[in-house]
Amino acid sequence: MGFREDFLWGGATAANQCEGAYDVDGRGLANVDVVPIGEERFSIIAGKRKMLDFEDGYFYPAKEAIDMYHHYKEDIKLFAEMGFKTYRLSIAWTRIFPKGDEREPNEKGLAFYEDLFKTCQQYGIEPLVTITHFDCPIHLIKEYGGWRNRKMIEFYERLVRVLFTRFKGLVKYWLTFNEINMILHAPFMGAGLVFEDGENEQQVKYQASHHELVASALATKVAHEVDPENMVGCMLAAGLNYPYTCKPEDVFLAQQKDRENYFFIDVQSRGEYPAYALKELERAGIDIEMTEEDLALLKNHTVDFISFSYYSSRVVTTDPKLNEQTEGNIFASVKNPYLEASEWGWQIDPLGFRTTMNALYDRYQKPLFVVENGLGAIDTPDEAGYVKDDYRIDYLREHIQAMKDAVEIDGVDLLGYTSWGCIDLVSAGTGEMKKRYGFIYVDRDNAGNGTLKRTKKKSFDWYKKVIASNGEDL
Ligand code: BGP
Repeated sequence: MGFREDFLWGGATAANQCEGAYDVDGRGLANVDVVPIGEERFSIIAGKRKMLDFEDGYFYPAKEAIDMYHHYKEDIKLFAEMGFKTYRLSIAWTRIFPKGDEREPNEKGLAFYEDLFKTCQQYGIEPLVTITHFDCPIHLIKEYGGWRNRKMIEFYERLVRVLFTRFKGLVKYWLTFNEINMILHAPFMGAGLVFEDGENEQQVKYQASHHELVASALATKVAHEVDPENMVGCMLAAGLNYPYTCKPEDVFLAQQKDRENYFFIDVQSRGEYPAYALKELERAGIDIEMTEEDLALLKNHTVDFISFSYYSSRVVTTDPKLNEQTEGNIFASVKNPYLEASEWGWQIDPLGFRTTMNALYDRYQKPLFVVENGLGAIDTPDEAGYVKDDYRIDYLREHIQAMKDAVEIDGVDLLGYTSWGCIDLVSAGTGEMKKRYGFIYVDRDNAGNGTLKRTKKKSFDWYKKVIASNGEDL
């Protein structure tokens, strides 16, 4: 039994976190480029501080990252050696449309991805492409205010038409927006939003969300028109909220918190705004401008599958005393006394992974795809440069086992699994290099020093064995 025979094993990256070459071959600047390491990082991510250019005195890790732009052939070869069936990557919007509102795409950007996809094809690796992974051209933020502006739907449509047409036959699996629900927590990354003083932030966030949801439905429509073989998925930052106690108020709060996330997928998968959201928006005095055409698009172009990231579960409480938050993270959570946590306080919960899969499958009855999961840790190479990352292997083993249980015991329909940051890359949350997820170590530090040499870690051979046995040998 176990995983389906064509189960898509692989790994995931995002353009700005690995490509580097931020100004090469005509690429324009994007929001994700200008988020530096440092104290301001979280306020920038939250849209509370305007930083729309590089500023002196800051270090911008995404500028060079691990320079995958010039190393992709070597990197994909290593992925193939592990036996990857799929590789999830994202397109840097500003390589295709450097400003975002041009009429004609940048041929050099298209040629780069075309060659990358052909390299995948050579090894029998199916690309899984995130159309936007937290990136929005800076020009669109300066000129239009990012996704708060309806015009963004048009620019996004232009982008996807180019991508679907040019890469027809090379790419079949597409994700419209990475972790679409992160717009509520990291609005600058999720939607290029920077708030004005005194502005009703919730109003802006939900209007921007609406634009993204419509753009996503439109992309699904166009993808199917261009090639009926195309499979389009939504992408949720998943992880259930546990009530801290069985006190009904805590249980109720956990349900409310889960709904904040489900809202996006409810629209993308069921095709309409759920009743609870309409009521909540009304109570909050949020009035979303939407047209009849928007509603028809949402209704008629729902996603083919549900993809999600899972790192940990979260805990909520109505007890103000317990509301201490885990540090350094975009998502807040009360500490769960039953769980261990990573060095960044992310609580490790493999059974919560299975519970999450069951909840998503019960709710949507569509195939699921795990497109991010993994352990961010500090790796220390030995004298020979080798990283014995048994902690990472343990984390992945337990999570893959949970996934197997969800498939075998619970009957969840699962298309594949791409572990996050299969090669070390820049962290989205902290901007650091020292938070590593990879099977492949990259010699580069937080200050941008290092040879960029790639070295296999212990987990490399372990994952190879997992894939070769289709998840039987963990
Ligand atoms: C998700 C993002 C990724 C990624 C991952 C790990 O939210 O989609 O881009 O980076 O989280 O987070 P971090 O890099 O902060 O450890």
